[in-house]
Amino acid sequence: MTTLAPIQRLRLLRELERKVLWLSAWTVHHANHVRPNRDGLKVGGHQASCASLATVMTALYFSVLRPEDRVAVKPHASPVFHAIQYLFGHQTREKLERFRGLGGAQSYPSRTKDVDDVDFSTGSVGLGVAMTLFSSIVQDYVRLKALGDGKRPTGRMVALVGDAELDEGNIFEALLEGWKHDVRNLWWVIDYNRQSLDGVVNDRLFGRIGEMFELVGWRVVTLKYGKLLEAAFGQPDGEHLRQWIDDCPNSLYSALVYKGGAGWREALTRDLNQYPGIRRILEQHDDASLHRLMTNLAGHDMQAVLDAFEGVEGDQPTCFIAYTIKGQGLPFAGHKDNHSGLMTVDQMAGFKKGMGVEDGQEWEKFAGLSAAPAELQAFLEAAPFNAAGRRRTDAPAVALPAALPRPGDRKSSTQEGFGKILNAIAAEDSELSRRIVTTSPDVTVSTNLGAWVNRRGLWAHTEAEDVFRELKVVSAQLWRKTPGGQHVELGIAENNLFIQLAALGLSHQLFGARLLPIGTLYDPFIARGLDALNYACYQDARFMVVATPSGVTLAPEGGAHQSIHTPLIGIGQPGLLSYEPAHVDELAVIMRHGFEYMQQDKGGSVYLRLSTRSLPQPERTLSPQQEADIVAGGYWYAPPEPGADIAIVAMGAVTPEAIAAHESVARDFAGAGLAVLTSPDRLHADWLAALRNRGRTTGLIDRSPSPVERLLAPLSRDARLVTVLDGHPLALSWLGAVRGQRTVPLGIEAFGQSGDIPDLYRTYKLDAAAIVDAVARAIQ
Ligand SMILES: Cc1ncc(C[n+]2csc(CCOP(=O)(O)OP(=O)(O)O)c2C)c(N)n1
Ligand SMILES: [Mg+2]
Repeated sequence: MTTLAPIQRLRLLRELERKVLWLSAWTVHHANHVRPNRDGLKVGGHQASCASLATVMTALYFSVLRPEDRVAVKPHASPVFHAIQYLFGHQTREKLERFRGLGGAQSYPSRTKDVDDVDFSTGSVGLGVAMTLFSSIVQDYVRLKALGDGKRPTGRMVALVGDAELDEGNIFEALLEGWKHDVRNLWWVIDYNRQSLDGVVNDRLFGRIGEMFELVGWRVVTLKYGKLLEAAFGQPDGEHLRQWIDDCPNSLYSALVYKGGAGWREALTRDLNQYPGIRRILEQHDDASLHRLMTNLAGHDMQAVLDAFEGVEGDQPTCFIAYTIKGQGLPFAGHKDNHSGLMTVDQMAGFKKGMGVEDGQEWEKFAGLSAAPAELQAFLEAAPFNAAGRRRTDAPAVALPAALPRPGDRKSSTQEGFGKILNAIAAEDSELSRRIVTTSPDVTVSTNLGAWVNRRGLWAHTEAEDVFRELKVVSAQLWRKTPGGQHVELGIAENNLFIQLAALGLSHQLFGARLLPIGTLYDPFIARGLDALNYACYQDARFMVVATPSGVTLAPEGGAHQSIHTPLIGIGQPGLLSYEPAHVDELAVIMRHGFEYMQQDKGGSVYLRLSTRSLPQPERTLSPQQEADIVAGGYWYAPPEPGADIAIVAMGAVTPEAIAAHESVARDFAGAGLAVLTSPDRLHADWLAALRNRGRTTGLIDRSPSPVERLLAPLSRDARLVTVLDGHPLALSWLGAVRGQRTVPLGIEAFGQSGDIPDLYRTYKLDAAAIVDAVARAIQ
């Protein structure tokens, strides 16, 4: 690789900055004004938000970033990202032409839908930012244990952050967690354009932002004034100009940016005319150059940006506050309403002319630039960012044993069984036990991860003994921290849990090391981190969420802790396969399947909804067919006689009530069946897939029944179903649609409350009497 003289590099980067600005604006314009519109919907895009990051992203991608770095791009700067990848040759013109259209470049960078090597998906503001922090923890986790190939240098996890994004609380939750874990190699570049979606951001907030970062051990680098303004400040009375800008409220500055040279002149004359030096500056500049001077913020000054990035050394997390202008270089720069604003056709024509782009040359990579194409091409090809080829890594799957250990207790809850299965795995020296990593938001002990953590230890950069143990204070928990530890203990922020799981669950693709992450939390608090969970699944991260306890079965803890609609989340969430086993042998089968599914190309993440209710365990050895049925979503606990007219279908902790009800019903209806479902999610998805297959008008039509159809097949055509779970009844009521059978669904629709199980099951109609009663209603 030839090294360019700094001045040459600066010249080429400035040229490319123009091109990036142009291409991002044109991509959005093309989608809205050139491409035919079939439905009358505004296509949208964010030309102003792109413009404010054009300089920073040009500097980063074409010069500063290295192959091992990973970047989360502010969602609405997606066109800038795609433009850069287009210049690199990683993105096609066709996909840019189809920006925001089917098969085109995505509105917001997407790991799964874009083809140009997106490191982290973004879209829901704040989450991508935190993702870089938790990825940095994963990078260290993998490095300190030498789980990767050992050849990968340590990269910087970079987030390009909108200033209003900092209103999202999850960012601060992450910051505290990062501080606790001594997070390293993290760069957050704040695009401080002082604007959000609706308007101008609050001045008071930003006065404190730098201090907040410093408080948690970050270095703060402020890129405030560009080289032109710095030079002006050095002139006589220049200090007054600096003071004036420093004191200028965000809204006034933005408005003046929009008004341009005449506006600046009027304001400066009004406020600073008494200083001869200022009068001279005003005389020396015409309106256009005065505007250029007054908007010469460091975030748009290529040299200042390079100096800032290249001036930091070491791995201390660093926050760059880059002063920028929303819409810099575009007609609506600074206007408070520009967030979703699009250039009009006339404005675009003027902008295009200014960029030196001829009609028909809009997609030409170097049109309108003064540097020679060959020189620019050579510069792009030499960019360190691409030195190692494709960014996405892969890692072989972890070999699994034929079966996981099955605790043989006569009575057990699924939560207890989970703890015992993990404890038994922890006792083994196996590939599986090495690759599992657990994490929990301060509910490690109460979700039964304690035994696993006792054996495998907490993870930390440096060793720390358990003080209680050293002082010989008796405790069941050994809380020893080492770089070899396999549990990442988090504070009580469920957003952090899910983003940590997202990062751990992408380790094979980000850092070349396969991990099998397991996160535990209380089932109701999935809702607290739901957007982060969705975000993790959207990126196709692979992990196992174990949510326990769940439902009103949690009894005395009361309504605030009793989850109701989580089974519907399990069914509705793409990328997440959910199970709710009743028995521990089922759980062992499901966990093994989960570890396998988490590693399959077409697999996904897994959600286990468990309970603290201790149930009698069936004395049985599961046959291969029973195991397959458990994985497929359900089986007959008491098979119906062929043609039976009644079946009870139960899931999870209420299974004993269903068993009791079934015994009573079977006295009147010989041959009535009792099915135990483990996954309405799996059954429902496979049923719909089978229906879709049959609907095809061409090609092979697959008529083989889906698992739920097979399950229900022994019943008579108009058999009645009673379904019951400790959760929203909708999770199972759809079963009636499979064969058009009348169904009475039982479950929880209202908030729970404190009580014991008999009282609550009676109150919420989950007890055996309620099930028998439902059967009576079903046959009416
Ligand atoms: C969680 C979430 N809420 C709301 C939005 C809608 N939204 C998109 S961008 C934006 C404002 C962003 O302002 P800022 O971060 O300062 O970015 P800028 O465009 O100014 O660079 C909002 C509210 C979103 N994408 N995600
Ligand atoms: Mg902003």
